[in-house]
Amino acid sequence: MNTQKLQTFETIGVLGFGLTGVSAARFLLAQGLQPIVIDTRKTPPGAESAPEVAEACETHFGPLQIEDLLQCDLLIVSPGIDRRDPVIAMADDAGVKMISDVELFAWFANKPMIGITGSNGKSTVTALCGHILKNVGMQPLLIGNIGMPVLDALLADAPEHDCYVLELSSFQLELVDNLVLNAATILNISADHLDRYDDERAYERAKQRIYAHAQTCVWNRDDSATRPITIQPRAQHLSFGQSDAAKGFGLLRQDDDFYLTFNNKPLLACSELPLAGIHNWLNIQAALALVKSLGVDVIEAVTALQGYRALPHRCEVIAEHDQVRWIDDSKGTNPGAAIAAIEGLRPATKGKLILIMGGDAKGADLAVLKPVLNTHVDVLVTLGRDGDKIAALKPQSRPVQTLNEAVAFAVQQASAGTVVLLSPACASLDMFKNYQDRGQQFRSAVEAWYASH
Ligand code: UMA
Ligand code: ADP
Repeated sequence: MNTQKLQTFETIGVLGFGLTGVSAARFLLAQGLQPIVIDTRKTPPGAESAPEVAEACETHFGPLQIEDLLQCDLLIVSPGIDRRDPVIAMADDAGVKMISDVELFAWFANKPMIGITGSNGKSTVTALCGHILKNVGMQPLLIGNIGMPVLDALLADAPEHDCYVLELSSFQLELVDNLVLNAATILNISADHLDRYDDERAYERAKQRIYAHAQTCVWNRDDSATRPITIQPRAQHLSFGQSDAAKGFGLLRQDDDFYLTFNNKPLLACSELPLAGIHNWLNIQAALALVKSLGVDVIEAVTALQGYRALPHRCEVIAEHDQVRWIDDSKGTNPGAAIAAIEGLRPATKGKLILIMGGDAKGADLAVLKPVLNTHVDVLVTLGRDGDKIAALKPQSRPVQTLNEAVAFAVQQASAGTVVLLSPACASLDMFKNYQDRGQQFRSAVEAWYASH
């Protein structure tokens, strides 16, 4: 499938003009097609970052008009757009075909590829796969939700890349039908993005689409929702999990030491792995399983893990003063992520665990946090739009207005051995530009406090 398939459509629209929309419009222009570009914002990001693309297309910016959508027989829908919007739903009912940029990519891409989805750990596993593949001499390109829109990979015309590692969000997968992956994984499923889905089942169904044409399905034995529901008859299965297993990746616990295992055979002590925490050891297992599908030997892959460093804002140690460690987990943007970070860090924390949490909960059920807040966390500081709801889950929590205030309060409470963790369980957009900005502001607040005291 390729250009010919595209040419069966008379008028192609690009809905959304952010990173995805710009790359889709650019890709279509490169195919000699002239898309209509539509965005609900008066001045979408692409109008400023790619004015030459906007100029080459017919553009409609501002509140959606049904006539604009109905002009198109194919719409490339950006992931940030909620298709339940009544105007978009009307166009859908009228038969306008809607696909994501990942589906369009699938029509053209012809290199081996692996795909990664899940509620948490996607970027970590994507980066781990990239690191292993590079260290064994391959030239992977990391694309998708991790940052580079998938169609940019085709435009980059980079023959040196011999495979793709795709991080895929549920929004991208919703509109994918023909993505053929050498291996695919759903790492885990916990409540997230419930502002975009009618219920958790709809979110899970979107994620399950990753397995549709996968040659190897890599799933998590500890999370039944990750198990493939419908797969290719000839697809292989490979699982990972916290237990040691006769078939697949696992963990073996001997006294206080954990070992990574494959088919019941110990591979390495987890203390020698480049990432801490059980959740990260599962991420490593998933990465080993995925690269195996590209022909990388398990032992070679384990060796190739060496030198991997945690991505910024994922349980990243940002400062240590007076035996107090400050950890930035700003990317913990849903309850499942924050719970994994707290449970992962508690065993190695000798003093108090002080937690800073809050932001925009995106409709998540915050009550799931209650047990871990009351068993593992000594001091809870909350902020942001849903901060008060979180504060209500634990007696004597401290609501604050700013990160500076949170840091000052945490310092007062801290003593030798304390860990102060920012793991918000919420999106950042109510107070910050994005999660990176939130993490950077946290680091600045910590540095500023110690510089002035
Ligand atoms: N928007 C409008 N009107 C429009 C179109 C978009 O208001 O007409 C808003 C959306 O509601 C959203 C924002 O603009 O708040 C961005 O949406 P977009 O679809 O234009 O996003 P892109 O810039 O194309 O970036 C997207 C992914 N963003 C989202 O899915 C929201 C990026 O993932 C991804 O890196 C990029 O494509 C390249 O593939 C970011 C993300 O936050 C990191 N992803 C979510 C997550 O990880 O939880 C899913
Ligand atoms: P994603 O790309 O899916 O958002 P990241 O790799 O960026 O995932 O990690 C985001 C956060 O999710 C981390 O900061 C950590 O708190 C949590 N996390 C990472 N891996 C896992 C996992 N396997 N299970 C649960 N939570 C995890």
